[in-house]
Amino acid sequence: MERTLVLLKPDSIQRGLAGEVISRLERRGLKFVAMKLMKVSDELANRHYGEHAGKPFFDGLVKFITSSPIVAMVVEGESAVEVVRNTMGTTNPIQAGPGTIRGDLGLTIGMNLIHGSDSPESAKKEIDTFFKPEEIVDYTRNIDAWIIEA
Ligand code: DAT
Ligand code: MG
Repeated sequence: MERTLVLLKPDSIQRGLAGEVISRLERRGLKFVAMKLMKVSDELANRHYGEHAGKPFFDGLVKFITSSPIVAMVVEGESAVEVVRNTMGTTNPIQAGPGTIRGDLGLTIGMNLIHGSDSPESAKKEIDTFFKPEEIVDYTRNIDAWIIEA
């Protein structure tokens, strides 16, 4: 089953929207296999957002993600990367469709509530960046028989 990294960014936590965002992912049928509240260090922020180094918004992005705690999680499910990205909505909340997390809850690109890995390859790297293998929990959910077709 595919796994992806999800971060509830500082604005989600400060606005009290963590439960709302988590609930939307849960209701979609996705399964959490790891979750923690943490502060992101400068070093971790630089590693996680390395692909954006040098872009005009990079310094602001690092400042934002390190400004206040986040919730990091590993989410599992069929096509989890794509499903999470679609549930999040596009990067800029102004363009994000209604019904998406960013489209319903966000207004500015710099505070768009949630991160989700953009490919299975980056998901693997990003999960390794944020979690030790022993922090990821394997378990079965009986309800999956009503979510995933055999
Ligand atoms: P996404 O988070 O949808 O994967 P991304 O990887 O292109 O988007 O960018 C990472 C984050 O950087 C994004 O969530 C918000 C910020 N960002 C991207 N483009 C930006 C821009 N043009 N101005 C300000 N912030 C931007
Ligand atoms: Mg991205």
